[in-house]
Order: sequence, then C-alpha cells, then structure tokens
Amino acid sequence: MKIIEGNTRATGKKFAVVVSRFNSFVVESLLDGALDTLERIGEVNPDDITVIRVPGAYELPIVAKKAAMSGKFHAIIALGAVIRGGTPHFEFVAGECNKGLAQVSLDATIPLAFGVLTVDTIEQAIERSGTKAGNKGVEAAHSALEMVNVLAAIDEAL
Ligand code: INI
Repeated sequence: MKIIEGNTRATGKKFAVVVSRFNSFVVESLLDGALDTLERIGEVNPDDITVIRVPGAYELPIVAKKAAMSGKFHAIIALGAVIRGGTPHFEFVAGECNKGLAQVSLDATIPLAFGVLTVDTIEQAIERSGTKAGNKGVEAAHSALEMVNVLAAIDEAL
C-alpha cells in the first residue's frame, strides 16, 4: 500500500496571502494567525511571503487568480470576513467570493486555502478569529502548508 501525504514544513516555498480590508477588526487577526503559522509551523522565510490587500471579500477571487497565474507562488491563502446584515447583500458578496475562489482553486495548479469567514453575527466572527472557536487564518495557513507538500509528494511518487 502506498500512502501519499504532506507535512507542514515548507521552507523555501513562496506564499501569497490575499487579505480583504472590510471587517478589518477580525480579518487582521486572521492575518496574524496565518503569518504566525507560516513562519513558526511552516518555517517559511518572511521574505517568501507576500501580503496583498483588497477592499472586500468580493475582490478576493480576481486578485487570488492573478497571483495564482503569476507563477510566482506555491500557494495562495485568501482571508476575509463576510458578516450577515439585514439585506441580501451578504448572499451576493459571500456567494461570489466563495464561487470565485473555488473556481480559482480548481483552475490553478497550486493550492488555494479558503480563510474567509461567512457568519451571521459579529460575535461568531470574533469567535473564529482567535478566540473560542479557533482562528480561520491559522487553519487556512495549515491547509496551504500541507497542500503544497502533498502536491509535491504526488509529483515525486507518481
Ligand atoms: N465585504 C466583506 O469583505 N465583508 C462584508 O461583510 C461585506 N458586506 O457585508 O458588505 C463586504 N462588502 C464589500 C464587498 O466585498 C466589495 O468590496 C464592494 O461591494 C465593492 O466591490
């Protein structure tokens, strides 16, 4: 039996972190968590990490796509927070962000980690950005690290 899996050390690999400014009070905590995970768990050199800021979650897919197509990165991490309001706006922003990033992920030949909160309340956003329900930025960075290595392991094994 052959088992292919990736570890989380990715020294020498290059990462783009695409971050929305909207709801920055939670998104900055996602960014802190993602950077800490890349550097401390992944042992990624800070010089190999590029942070790209965009206005809101709606703009994440086009920039993630541009970064993915540049050929300069081994993985992309998308971070944002869409918080439901009293209008259908939430559905449009969250839906397009989710759909667009899923498409980039499938089209690109590099991993794209989804670190976008889609929540009903500010409390839920706070809980998922470094308090009692963890930190979605940390999870996304973990996923990116593992995926970079599992794709490399597949190339080596096959
Ligand atoms: N952008 C977010 O990242 N989160 C939100 O909760 C949000 N809401 O609710 O409006 C939001 N809107 C802005 C949107 O992403 C675009 O930046 C804007 O529509 C301009 O294209």
